[in-house]
Amino acid sequence: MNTQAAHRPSWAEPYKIKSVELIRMTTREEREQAIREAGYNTFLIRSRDVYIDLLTDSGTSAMSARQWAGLMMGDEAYSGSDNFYHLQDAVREYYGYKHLVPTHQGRGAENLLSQIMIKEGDYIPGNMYFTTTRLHQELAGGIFVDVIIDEAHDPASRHPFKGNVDMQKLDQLVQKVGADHVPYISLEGNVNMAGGQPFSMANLRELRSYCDQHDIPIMLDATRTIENAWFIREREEGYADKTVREILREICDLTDGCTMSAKKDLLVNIGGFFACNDEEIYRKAQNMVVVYEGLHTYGGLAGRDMEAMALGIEEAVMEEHQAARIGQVRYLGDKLRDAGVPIVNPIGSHAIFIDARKFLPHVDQDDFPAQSLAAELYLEAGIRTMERGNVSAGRDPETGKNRRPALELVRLTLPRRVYTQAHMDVVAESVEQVYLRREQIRGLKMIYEPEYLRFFQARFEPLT
Ligand code: P61
Repeated sequence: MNTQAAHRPSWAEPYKIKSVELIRMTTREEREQAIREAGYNTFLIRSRDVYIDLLTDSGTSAMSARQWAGLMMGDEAYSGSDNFYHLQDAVREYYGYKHLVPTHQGRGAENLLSQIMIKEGDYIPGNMYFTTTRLHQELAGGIFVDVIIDEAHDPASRHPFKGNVDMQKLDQLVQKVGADHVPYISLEGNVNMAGGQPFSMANLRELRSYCDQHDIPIMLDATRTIENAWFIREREEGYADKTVREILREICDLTDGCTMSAKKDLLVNIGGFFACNDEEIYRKAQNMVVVYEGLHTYGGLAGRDMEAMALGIEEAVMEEHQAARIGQVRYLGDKLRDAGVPIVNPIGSHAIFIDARKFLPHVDQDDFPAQSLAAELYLEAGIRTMERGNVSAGRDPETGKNRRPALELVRLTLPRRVYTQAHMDVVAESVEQVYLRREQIRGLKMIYEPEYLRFFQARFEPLT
């Protein structure tokens, strides 16, 4: 740990600002028009109409001067770009996987993994679903089964490792369908839909030994696994003196491969990869990537993007970076909690999740309380957030009904290295204002519903 940072009670950014992007403040009338035109879906608002954009931490982080300089080192050869080899070296060194196939972003890697490993009728256990991950599993003929611990579905539970796999749930599935029908277990670091909650190393070790007995590979969703490593260091016995870098490596060494959306942990605006140790799976991924993404040494990316990613890995494992990253998220979370706003506990690494069920108990889940609250936060102050509830969960393919998930949340996601503490104060004040008038907030009716990942493009109208 950086000694200066370690002995300070408060956190601060390990960088100074060289260049800024101006943002626009709008009037209430302008926002009313913008949200109406967006069909009350924050994904459909133009970003010029947003003041503080907490829609996502995906591809929205600020790159460092050295990453920008790295862009100029792009080797834009069609094949065998130098930047591919730099990235491959970095993935081998920090993540430890032998083989690398770049992809344009995370879902490109999920497509490769799902198509290669899943057969029609297979079951894929996972520590909670992620929207794109589950869709790719289903498109490959698989059925996702949630095996996360029950505490993950309870916003009030303070379990320190809500991302843990429930070994009993996993074993029940394997006993029922047979290990032959479980091509791999999908393990996500800092589980996004649960509120950015980590798994513990002890849980991963137990999972490894179970999977060894049953010959089931563990495929990691490494998107926010460096942030997961931070929590292991902070909360798990025996890890206080290890570095984030060492813990990351220990996690990866206990798994067989990964999909990665580099747009999060790795501080880039675009990029992803699939990585693994198995030669045969690698060959298949290398072959398939040319169908969907591009040649196996660029996978839909420019050379410069791979360079920025390689440099991003080095910056993402820096202790002082993670201290500031997680410190800022906590700063906002503590403020909201102090104001009595119901949020998911413990506070995760990438976002604060407001419990919309508790915030709007008078709105039925099929009237989309979280979607409605996200629209209200935009109206209040031009703050853009994301629904993570009944709209995101979609319909059950068997019953055709809304899934009505236990978690009905609004996500306030913090891009890395982008906003200041003063922005966080504005966000907290605005949420508090909406909380004070919560009883006047009504639900929404869905008037357009796309077939896949409906939350991105669905349109709504206010209920009268
Ligand atoms: C996000 F509303 N996340 O959190 P790609 N795994 C994990 C992710 O968080 C993830 C991907 C795979 C996004 C972007 C996004 O329902 C949504 O690079 C743990 O986005 O393809 C992405 O990586 C996919 C937002 C994705 C969504 C899907 O904001």
